[in-house]
Amino acid sequence: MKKILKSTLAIVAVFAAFTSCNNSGKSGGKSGALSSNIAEKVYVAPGEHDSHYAFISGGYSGNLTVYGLPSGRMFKEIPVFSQFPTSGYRYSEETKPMLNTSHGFIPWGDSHHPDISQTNGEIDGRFIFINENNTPRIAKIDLKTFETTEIIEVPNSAGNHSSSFVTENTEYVVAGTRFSVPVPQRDMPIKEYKGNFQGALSFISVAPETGNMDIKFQVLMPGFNYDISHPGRGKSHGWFFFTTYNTEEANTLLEVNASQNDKDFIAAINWKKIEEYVNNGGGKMMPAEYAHNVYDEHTHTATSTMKKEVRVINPTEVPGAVYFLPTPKSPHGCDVDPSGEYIVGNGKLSANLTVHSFSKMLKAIEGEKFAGEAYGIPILNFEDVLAGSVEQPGLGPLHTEFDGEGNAYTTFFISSEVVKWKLGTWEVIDRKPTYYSVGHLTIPGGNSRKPQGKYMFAMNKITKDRYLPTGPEMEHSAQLYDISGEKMELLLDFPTHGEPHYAAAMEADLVKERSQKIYNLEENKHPYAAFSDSDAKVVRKGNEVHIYMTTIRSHFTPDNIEGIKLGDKVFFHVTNLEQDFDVPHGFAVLGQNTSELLVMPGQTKTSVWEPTKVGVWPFYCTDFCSALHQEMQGYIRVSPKNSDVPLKWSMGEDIE
Ligand code: K7E
Ligand code: CUA
Repeated sequence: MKKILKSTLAIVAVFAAFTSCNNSGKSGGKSGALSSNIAEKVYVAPGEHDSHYAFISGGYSGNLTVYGLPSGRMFKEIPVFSQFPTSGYRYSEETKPMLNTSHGFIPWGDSHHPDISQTNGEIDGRFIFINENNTPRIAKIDLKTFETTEIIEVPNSAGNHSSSFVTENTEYVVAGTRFSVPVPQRDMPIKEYKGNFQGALSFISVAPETGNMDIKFQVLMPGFNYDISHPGRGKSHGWFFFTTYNTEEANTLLEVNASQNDKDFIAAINWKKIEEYVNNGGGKMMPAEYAHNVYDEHTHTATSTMKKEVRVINPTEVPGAVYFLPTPKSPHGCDVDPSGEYIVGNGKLSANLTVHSFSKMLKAIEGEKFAGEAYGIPILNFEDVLAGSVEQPGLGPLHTEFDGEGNAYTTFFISSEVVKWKLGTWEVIDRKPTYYSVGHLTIPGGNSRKPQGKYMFAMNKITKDRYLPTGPEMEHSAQLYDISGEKMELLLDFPTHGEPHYAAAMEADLVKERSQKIYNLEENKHPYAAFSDSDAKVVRKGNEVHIYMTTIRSHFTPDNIEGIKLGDKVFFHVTNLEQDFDVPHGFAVLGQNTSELLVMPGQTKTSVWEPTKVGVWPFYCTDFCSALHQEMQGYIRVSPKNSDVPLKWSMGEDIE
């Protein structure tokens, strides 16, 4: 309580400093974000580029947003798990299969933890992965095109939260269940949870060349909640660590019932050992149903395949592969330092921050010194694996990142601050308030062997008075700090979109160099593509009408179409013939019950329209593409069902 008071006072004090400086117009000296040399640190002159990309999860928006650092400017929202009318994502026929699941078409998701692919423990900027909690899925975004190109559903999982973190060479992207459930799902009494429900930890392999994902195996763990995970690296490469809570296995009023045990666990999984077991035919195939959706860059079309089985492993089958490390009080974050030696368990209800030692863990395993077991999984002694603890650093620790200089930075939700401390000595070096109630924080390259220092940003849950009010709902706020010195320095507030949980960030160069500018028209393999105005045509197949349409500044071909009848299903297959960077064309027709399309240069996209009324209906380009954008329009005539108006189309002439 005292602590809360103290930090509240600190916040008030800082506030007072801000306001007084603001009011007097004097340079207050140490007045943080208001002094001009700090403004220079985040200023990116018009036309110049930011030095870092930040990919910030959209939480309940289901998407991923792209920001520049240090400016805090948002560049793009990449649709991942949610339909997105701004680009026609999951409204166009080609992209609909991406949101297919074993539960049918799902238009929304809750995305938390983006993580960038790695090679040799360093960020390589090829792909970014992100999890969907609600209907468990993992998505892959290609950082060449900034498009979601693959989504795999995760069976036997629920509240897919300890996901989607990658191993040192992107061998696996890992997805862990938050909620334990009956495996396989079945009709059973909820109160029989304990001892019957299970938690699946999934290891999804990523093919080195193509990046194709496949579930290699699932480890079926006891019915705890698996909260966050991180890969081992360097010396601990080959292991994966998961925090757990609710080791009480309560199924009701968890805020009380899941806070009983003095210690929960960090589960340490030797995935190399299990991989070897699986490669030798270990584990068993179990019936399951899960969708695997893949977007093809050449046909510009996604396909969805329903998979029928998954390989599952019981941890007791592979002795020496799974251990529990006792960790105080419902740990949330599970963070591994760049050397791979320290594993930080952020106990939400614990006064101290617990750090485990990987080498001590190995030694304890070797000595076979166990405190007991849970469901056949050995529990190590807390004292045997403890590297040290940071004494009373703050209240409500959630997540930790590292700067690669031997320092760690932990967020504290309740005391609303970021605390910098030293690995090895466990002493607190600095603390800075956040505005307000911080969740995750990110250092570029933070989840790798080589963090890229300089900046850290905190993502806050509560915004309140930081910006002009926008009604009861305020966008969440992020805060950027300079961490190049001994003390952290607050540089900037910037609004984020949805609810950011984690973010992945990196130096801009790798991604920037590889970013694609157009789709090559010659490589377009879409079955309904038209490669020039003379390819444009309209084909009737029963009551389906396929319009092969082209766009180029500033007309559609065809732009006059007749002979459509009520009851027809009209497919506008729009090919954008442009081969210039950043010249999309849009398409929309009156009365359409789907979104517009936004078609990139060289791409073909399809919009479906089932007219419900007789008349002559206009269509137009929705993206301001040239001085004559407003002229980029056309008409389509819809006649009664039994009419004999012949099918005709044209451009630049009157329809005869
Ligand atoms: Cu702490 Cu979902 Cu990573 Cu939110 S989670 S903060
Ligand atoms: Cu094409 Cu506007």
